[in-house]
Parts: sequence; C-alpha cells; structure tokens
Amino acid sequence: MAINIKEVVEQFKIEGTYSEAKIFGDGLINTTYKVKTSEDDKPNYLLQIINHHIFKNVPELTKNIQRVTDHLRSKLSKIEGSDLERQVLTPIDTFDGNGYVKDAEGNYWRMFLFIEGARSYNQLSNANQAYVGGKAFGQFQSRLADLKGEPLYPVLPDFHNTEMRIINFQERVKQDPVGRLKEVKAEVDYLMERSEEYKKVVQMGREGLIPERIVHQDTKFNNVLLDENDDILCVIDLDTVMPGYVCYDIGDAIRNGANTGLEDDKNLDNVSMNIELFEGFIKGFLEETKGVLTPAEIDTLAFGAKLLTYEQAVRFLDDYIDGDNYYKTNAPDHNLVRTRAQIKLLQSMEEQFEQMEAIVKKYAN
Ligand code: ADP
Ligand code: GN1
Ligand code: MG
Repeated sequence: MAINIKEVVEQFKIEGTYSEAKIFGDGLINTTYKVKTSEDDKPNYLLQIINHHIFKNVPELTKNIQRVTDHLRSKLSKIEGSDLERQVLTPIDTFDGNGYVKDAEGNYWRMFLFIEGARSYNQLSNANQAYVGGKAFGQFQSRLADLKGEPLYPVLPDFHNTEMRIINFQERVKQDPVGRLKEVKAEVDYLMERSEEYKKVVQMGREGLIPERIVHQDTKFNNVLLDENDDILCVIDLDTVMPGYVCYDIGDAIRNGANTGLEDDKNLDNVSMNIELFEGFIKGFLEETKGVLTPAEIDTLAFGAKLLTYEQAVRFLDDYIDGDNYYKTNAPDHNLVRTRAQIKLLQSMEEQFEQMEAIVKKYAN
C-alpha cells in the first residue's frame, strides 16, 4: 500500500510512539489494523479505514459515535467498578479536532483505544454465550434510551427498511447488470414469494404501532467483546447506531449467532437455527429490556429473527446480482453461497417459529 500508516497515526493524539500496524479482525465492511506502540506502559490502538463508499458522511458518522460513546461512558461512570477504558469504545481525537483523517488517496481513517484481553467470536459454542450476547445488546439499547438532543444522524437511511430493500432488489433483478440472474432464478422466486410478509415491521412502524428507538443495527456476535470469563466487556462497531426498531437488534443477533453453521457455509446440512441458542439470546435480551418494551414490540421479537435473515438473504443476493460491489468477497460465488446459507437458515426458523414465539412469551412474563 502506498499509504504511510505511520503518517496517518501521527495525526491522532495517541500516547506513546508508533511501532507497527497489522491487519486485524474479520469485518466485512471496514479495514481494521491493530497499532502497537513501542513503550510497554502506553496503550495500543485500533485503526480503521472507514468504508466511505458505504458511510458517505464521515463527519456526521464520527459525531454519532462520539455522542454514543460519551453517553455510555457517563452511564458507566455511575456504576461502581466500571472499567472506562474497556467497557466502552474510546475514540481518539486528531490534532485538527475532526476525529478522523482523510489521506491523499481519499481514505478516511479513525482510531480507538485497543481493548486488551478481549475475545470476539465468529461462532458461539454454548447457550451461555447467547445469553451474554442478548444481554449485551439489550443493555446497549437500554443505556442509550435516554440519549438527549437531536436524533442521531441517519448514517445509512433505510438500512433495515425491508420494504425499500425489496423494491431495490426488484429493480436490480430487472436490470440484471452483470448477467447473473439466470443462475439464481430459484432463489429470487423463493424470496419474492415472501416479500409481503416481511414488509410487516416497517408497516407497523409507519402506522405508529411500534416506536423508533436507538438501536445498534449490526449485532453480529463478533461485535460484542467478551472478557476472559465470557462476560460482557464492550459492544463495538457503532457505525450503524441509528433510530430503528427493537426487533432489528435481537433479530440480527439470532440470525448471526444461533446458526449451527457459518454465514457462508457451503454445506447447507450444517446450517439451521439452534433453539437453545435462540432461547439464550431472548432470555438475555429481555432481562435487560422487558421493562421498557411495549407488548407490540415484544410480539415482533421472534419475527425479527426471521425478518433479519430474510433481509440478509435479499442483501447478499442483491449484491451477487450487482456483481459484488458491497460486501468483501473471497470468491466469485461468495455472495451466492451466503444467500443460500441464509435461505436455509430462514427455512429452519420457519419450521421452529411456534416454539420461538412460545420462548419469547415465557421470558416476557
Ligand atoms: P467491521 O465493521 O469491519 O466489522 P469492527 O469495528 O467490528 O469492523 O472491527 C473488526 C474487529 O476488530 C472486531 O470484530 C473486533 O474483533 C476487533 N475490534 C474492533 N474494535 C476493537 C477495539 N477497540 N479493541 C479491540 N478489538 C477491536
Ligand atoms: C456487515 O461490518 P460487519 O461485518 O459487522 C454489514 C451487516 C451485515 C453483515 C453480514 C454496515 O457487518 O449489516 O449483516 O456484514 N454491515 C453493514 O455479515 O452493511
Ligand atoms: Mg464488526
């Protein structure tokens, strides 16, 4: 890379001396580095290139993250024994006060304190982890419920607006920009047959039946850092924190975390929804949120898992038909493999839906 990372880092107000930067983590959107400093008693840092093709307004994005982390830090400071450097992300300011750096190639960079001793998992190994994940995202929502001031900037408007996603998807199918449609007719039909059902949550919002809240909107399990005992340390990846509906967070957490296979599993026999993991997520999430959720919102939680899985299938297939412009991919059929795995997961949820609803009722009461 022509970019000199050291020069970028030196525009941030870090403690200590830059020593090295290594690619880090498994995100599909941003590019992440761990930056080490040479002194043992100085912190390390996390450096990211913000994907500004997706996040177009970096100044507003930076402001959102600043407001959210300030609010979470002030909540934590009232809880005895809190570790303010590890339980909330700490953005590092730049000397020009912008909080991000734009380099000569047009990349936008930002930095956080590196949270040491944290674990993040792409896959869960037990129901306790699901419980902890549900609790982490529930806690995140309830701590942000009283954020004062104007609403957070809608960094990605209509991010989980399934209705819009379906309309855009239909348009993409019509255009078939790279001639891939012929390979994916069955998947397109499967998804379009269900399109009316999955417009429900957006419609409920429009009719005022469920309120908008500040939600995370990207609740993959690897966006929760855990400590050495698998307790909650910190919720990360705050780019999509925006007003939205409560079922998005628990829904996406289950989609990602309760899958017995991988998000991009080629072997569909591996893919299904594990009902014990589902139960763990719901139990943890409701423990933290049930005091504030309305009955109508509680009614959307199990549906949210199907909704976010459906939507993710639409998003992966949309990107496949578009020629892979959004998600990082490791093979020409990667987005198609992902689509098929999401469809398989959705089928498994459809089969277990009655049980899922019964579990939500059990923990809501
Ligand atoms: P993406 O949007 O690409 O998913 P993330 O912000 O989630 O990017 O970061 C990618 C990975 O880097 C995370 O899954 C996590 O493992 C790790 N990570 C992110 N922020 C920190 C931090 N402040 N300290 C330690 N590890 C972090
Ligand atoms: C992206 O950034 P990351 O890898 O946590 C995506 C999510 C998808 C997810 C699928 C901003 O999440 O919405 O659910 O990939 N983030 C964005 O793996 O589009
Ligand atoms: Mg992430």
